[in-house]
Amino acid sequence: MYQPVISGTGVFTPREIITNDELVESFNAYADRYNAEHADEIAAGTLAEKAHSSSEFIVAASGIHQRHVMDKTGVLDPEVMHPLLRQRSDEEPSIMAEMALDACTKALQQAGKDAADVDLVIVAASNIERAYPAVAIEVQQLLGTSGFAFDMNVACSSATFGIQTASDMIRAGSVRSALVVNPEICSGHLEWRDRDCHFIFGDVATATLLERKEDAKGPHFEVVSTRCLTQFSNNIRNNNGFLRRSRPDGMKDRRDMQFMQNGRKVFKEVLPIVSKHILSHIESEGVKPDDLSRLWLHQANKAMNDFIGKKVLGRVPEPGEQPNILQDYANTSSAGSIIAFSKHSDDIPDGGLGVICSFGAGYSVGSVLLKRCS
Ligand code: CO8
Repeated sequence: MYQPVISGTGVFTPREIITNDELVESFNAYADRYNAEHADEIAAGTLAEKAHSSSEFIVAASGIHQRHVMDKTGVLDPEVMHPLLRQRSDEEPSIMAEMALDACTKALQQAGKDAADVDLVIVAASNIERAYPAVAIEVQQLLGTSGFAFDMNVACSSATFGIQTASDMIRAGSVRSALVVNPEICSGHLEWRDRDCHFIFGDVATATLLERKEDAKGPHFEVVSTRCLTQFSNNIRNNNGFLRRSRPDGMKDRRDMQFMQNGRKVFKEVLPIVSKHILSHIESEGVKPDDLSRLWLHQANKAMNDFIGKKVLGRVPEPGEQPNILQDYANTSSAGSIIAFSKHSDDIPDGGLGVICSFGAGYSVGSVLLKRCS
């Protein structure tokens, strides 16, 4: 058995930013147009009027101030309301592979490793841009890694489930080193015309390099153990898929083809599952809440993270103990907890313990207990 460690992480941050004010201005312009176009039905009571969104609501309900996206022009155009991404030929790198490449290169640099040292690439994300060939295999070719590659999807928990998969393979000896990469183009499957969710998501890609402890060249985090949990729920759902054209309404753009959620129910149902999950995971390793230096939580909602931090630690977390990045990035699905880890882990002392924990659609929860080694 080999000891897996995380020796590098990388974050690709799209250049374009949409602030809450910009988002709200465009949404409200869209709502006004919609209401004017459907004035008769709204007056007759057969169609609901679209209410305005507000920056104050967004900050109070979620803690989000802005989000990065691959294209803001289309999203902010009241006549479009989705990203406009150019069609690429099959000979060009796909957009997810390009985002992944940037994040992977940064993770390799941090670890002082070459692509040739890696023999597994897992692309783990909430939505993969095509069915096949796997985006992971394209990343493998673009980077020049050896071995094999595959895609996987566990929605917001894709990164932690990917880390468990890679860690288990490293432990067993079937691979020496793995890149788990999370290119998330949430803007592509978010319904920007729905004020209940239009503020929630952003785009990003993160990469995590895992390898055998004996191969690590610098400071790293031992993967002490991982734990994954799933429990079926329809409260976060997307009904898009390859059977779309086979259905009676064919290619019609139905609302449920984009991100759908019952946010209140998710909030209430997921919170107790997550705090129980983290507490039982660390207890099984003989670790007490006070032994933890840091929680790197999934970045969906500030109030949710405040609650989980308090429940797990048994007190209000000290500043920095449970860092949030969602104010700058919004919810980036599987990448959120990895951004938090990547940006807020250098100061952990030798021997310090921390937990990365993701949660979301499925439901799915994944936790990774880490120990810092200088
Ligand atoms: N502006 C002004 N008012 C608004 C707005 C808005 N934009 N939106 C809603 N309101 C109104 C509502 O209509 C409601 O009015 P009323 O009381 O009159 O009915 C009122 O504000 C309160 O609305 P909510 O009850 O919906 O507000 P909440 O306080 O619950 O906040 C949240 C909404 C932020 C969505 C919150 O419920 C939440 O964060 N829940 C948890 C969600 C979560 O964690 N989901 C996980 C999703 S991520 C995931 O699993 C990955 C999926 C795959 C990625 C998909 C990428 C696209």
